[in-house]
Amino acid sequence: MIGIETFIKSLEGRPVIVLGLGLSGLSVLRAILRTGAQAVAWDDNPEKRAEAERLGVPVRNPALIDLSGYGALIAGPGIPLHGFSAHPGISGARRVGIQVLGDLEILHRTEHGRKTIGITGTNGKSTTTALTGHILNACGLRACVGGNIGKPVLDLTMPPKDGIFVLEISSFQADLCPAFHPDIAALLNITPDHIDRHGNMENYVAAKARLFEGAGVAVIGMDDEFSARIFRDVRTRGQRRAFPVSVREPLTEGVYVEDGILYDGIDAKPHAVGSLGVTSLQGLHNHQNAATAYAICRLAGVEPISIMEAMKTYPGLVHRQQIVRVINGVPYINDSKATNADATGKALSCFRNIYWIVGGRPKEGGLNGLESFMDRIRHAFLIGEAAESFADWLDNHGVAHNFSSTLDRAIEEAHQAAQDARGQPGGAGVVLLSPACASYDQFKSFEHRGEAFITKVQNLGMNG
Ligand code: UMA
Repeated sequence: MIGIETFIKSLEGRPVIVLGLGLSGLSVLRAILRTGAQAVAWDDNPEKRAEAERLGVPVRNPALIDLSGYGALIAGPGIPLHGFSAHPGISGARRVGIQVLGDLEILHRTEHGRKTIGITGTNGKSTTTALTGHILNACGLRACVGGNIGKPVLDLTMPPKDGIFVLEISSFQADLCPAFHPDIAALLNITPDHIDRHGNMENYVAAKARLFEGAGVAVIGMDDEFSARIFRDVRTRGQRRAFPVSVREPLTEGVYVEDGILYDGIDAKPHAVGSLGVTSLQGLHNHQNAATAYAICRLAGVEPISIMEAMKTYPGLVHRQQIVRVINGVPYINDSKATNADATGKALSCFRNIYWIVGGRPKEGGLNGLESFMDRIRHAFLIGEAAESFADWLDNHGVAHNFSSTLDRAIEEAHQAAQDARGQPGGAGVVLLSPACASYDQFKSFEHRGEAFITKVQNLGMNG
């Protein structure tokens, strides 16, 4: 747990109001209570307000009270901040000029003195954050991993004095950090996302760019125009220690990947340091994650050879192209986190001869965008509400399919088909759950769907 006495002291006795009592807001509330300071709390959901009351915290609606005596409003990252959709509590705080902050900013204001690494981007943040933490810990640097990856920063254990915070930072969190700048800030990529929240693409890019304005060292992906522009801006401002990363083209500096080989040009002419043929880091998107993590760890002082060795033992994240089991040479892969076609495309690009379990509650656009991967599919097994519309789409693209309806049945059918086909030209296939859909029609969450896949696959017989 992080002690936040320094932050509380800076408020000179004024109370704090916490808005949004999800993972982040509740962890802020608990941290405040540990100091003995006063807080009030609000959530638009009455069940969440009841949780605050159970902690002994008074509930007040920030839109209906005079906020002028408060020291700060701490908002959960999901609270709308911008334009007409700004939460009325946020508008109220701004009217009286009290600061609106997030938990990352509080961590910064505790003056903890540890090095911080902040990783952002539209896609790949969690993998890069987890991978960076894995490498640093494997190399003895005592890293503590949290943030958007699912662990609120104030719930982390304070690393030792020479330890490092490795933080996944979303654009929502970046918006709530006026003074926090990581010692090493990394940007993977930017593609349109969360536009509803930020109002427009410019605001979204600006939220990401802000982290780099005062960062000690910057690592920035060059493979999309938005990120490349941030790199040029950082360089123009005279921040010399900015390093580019690419998986699309060779660079004269920084880090790049070509044909699966990683090249290091951090402090010398680029030279090959090793292959990224690591099972849990397949696909171009993972090469971008690995190259970024490599650059970060180099800048944190780790030797190239140690980084490459540590990457080989990275286990991957659950529900993201997670190899659950291999039966008679056929891998069974859980990619339940792929809730849209774009994410599923990343998994399909990594495998061939795929027995593909797909479906759930469809997203707009359905399977559009996956056309070029269809020659990799041996058979599709359709589940959930999307089955009818996906069947039409697959018919149009010449892919054979079953209406399996439930995940359990789809696994049984895919297992049977994959095991029966062993020894066919093209080698053993893979059974892949990559649904390209939300899970809510049959499951509570993508995690719940992934757990169901894991349990069923673990109980399959060995003989097909
Ligand atoms: N709420 C209101 N009024 C509103 C909106 C929300 O009262 O207008 C309340 C809800 O009723 C709910 C609470 O706010 O009780 C939810 O808080 P939150 O949305 O700030 O989310 P947390 O549970 O605190 O989780 C947050 C991050 N969520 C978001 O950014 C939306 C988590 O990232 C993060 O793991 C967690 O803090 C710990 O740091 C999740 C996420 O989806 C994984 N992130 C987005 C992404 O990755 O794309 C940005």
